[in-house]
Amino acid sequence: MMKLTIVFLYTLLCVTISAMRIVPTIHLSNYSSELSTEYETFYRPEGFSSGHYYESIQIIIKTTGSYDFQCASNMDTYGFIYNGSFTRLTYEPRNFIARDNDRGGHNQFQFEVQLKAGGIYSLVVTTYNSGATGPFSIIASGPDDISFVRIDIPRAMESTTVTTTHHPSSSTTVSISNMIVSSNYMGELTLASNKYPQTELYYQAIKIEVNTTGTYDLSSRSYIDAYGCLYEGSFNPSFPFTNRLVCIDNYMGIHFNIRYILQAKTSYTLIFTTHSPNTIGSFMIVGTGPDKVDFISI
Ligand SMILES: [Ca+2]
Ligand SMILES: [Ca+2]
Repeated sequence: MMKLTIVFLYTLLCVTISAMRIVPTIHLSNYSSELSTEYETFYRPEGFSSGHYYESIQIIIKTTGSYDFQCASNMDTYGFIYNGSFTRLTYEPRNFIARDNDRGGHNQFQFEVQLKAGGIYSLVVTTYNSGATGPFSIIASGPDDISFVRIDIPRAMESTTVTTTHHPSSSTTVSISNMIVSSNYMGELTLASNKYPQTELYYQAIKIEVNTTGTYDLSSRSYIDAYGCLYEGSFNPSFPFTNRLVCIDNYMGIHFNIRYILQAKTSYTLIFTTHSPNTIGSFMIVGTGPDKVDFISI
């Protein structure tokens, strides 16, 4: 009887141990930091202005699996997971793995992502509103511990901002310190706007010129589903394929981003139109590159 009890207890122990092996243990990892005015700012994804402080943190995973990231802060935080080392100057929209604003409740971002052991990923913490600073904590859970390593981004030196108005609805912000120049154009599609022939697609044509040859981004911001096309020289709505360089529908949500090498002293035409017919509304085009972008409404 005694022997039987021992065998039974031993069997029970083995079953318990094997069951424990099957159920993965959840590992919690924490990271705390603080966004301050010492940090670099950027134009965050889905944002409507520049000037968001951000912190880029490399996350190192030893075990492939599903990981959950939850932010805690008094700030209204916005976060994303990026494939590779993230910095403002090198970001590629196709490298976003996940991004969120408020899923975690109380204005906090939260997402669950599949990450591979040995992969290089960045967690980027920023805020919904520009100019916000304050402490935050990240709580990550998953099948293994995560190491967080802050990516050191040299802070932009004293940045001088020059705002010049050279069109009633456009302005240029020049950041001298890092030589990335951001120019804005405000526009609006109305019932009086031009339409493509035989369609109900409204569009606005904007002439674009730069003084310095280089790679520029022309990025839209709007609540309407935008569609953008870049032409070299002029645009004729009756011949929309003539002179056309590139058209982009979606790059992040409903916005387009056209990245193109613009030649100095060359005229381009940017067409802002919409994904669907009968759509009107205001919009903004942000041009970023090595020099200002001149937007001239035509
Ligand atoms: Ca938020
Ligand atoms: Ca779109």
